[in-house]
Amino acid sequence: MTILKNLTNVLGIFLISNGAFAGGIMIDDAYARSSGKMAKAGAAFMMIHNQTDIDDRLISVSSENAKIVQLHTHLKSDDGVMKMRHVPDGFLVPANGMHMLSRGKDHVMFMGLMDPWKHGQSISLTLVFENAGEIDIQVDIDLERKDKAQDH
Ligand SMILES: [Cu+2]
Repeated sequence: MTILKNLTNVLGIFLISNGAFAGGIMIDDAYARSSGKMAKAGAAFMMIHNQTDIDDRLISVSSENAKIVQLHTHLKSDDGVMKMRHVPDGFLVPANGMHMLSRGKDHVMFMGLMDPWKHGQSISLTLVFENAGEIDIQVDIDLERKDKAQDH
């Protein structure tokens, strides 16, 4: 068990099919979308699994695909309108639990896209966790995916 754990540490980040795994954090079903061919902003969504016994937290994100990349959520403002807001503290990923980034809720926000996003391409994204550290993932751009939640 100890040997296996050490080996995992040495290997660091490795990819399992569509997911990425590091430091007990597993990223699953990640996709990104913008709202049109000329869109200057986009967002990424995914499931974040914490397979450790300690709470972790996604504290920041970075990418070369946009001028500004932030953790965002949607909150209802005083006039009852849903608005996006930067979340500087990031998102808790509970021990042996998961946190979902989804449309109309918590998401990774890209503002000032370097190039318009095209369906079928992918973007690189670095997720920074309090405990697990940095995890680099490739996120497929999916402009056709439907979601029940309100569009971004
Ligand atoms: Cu946003």
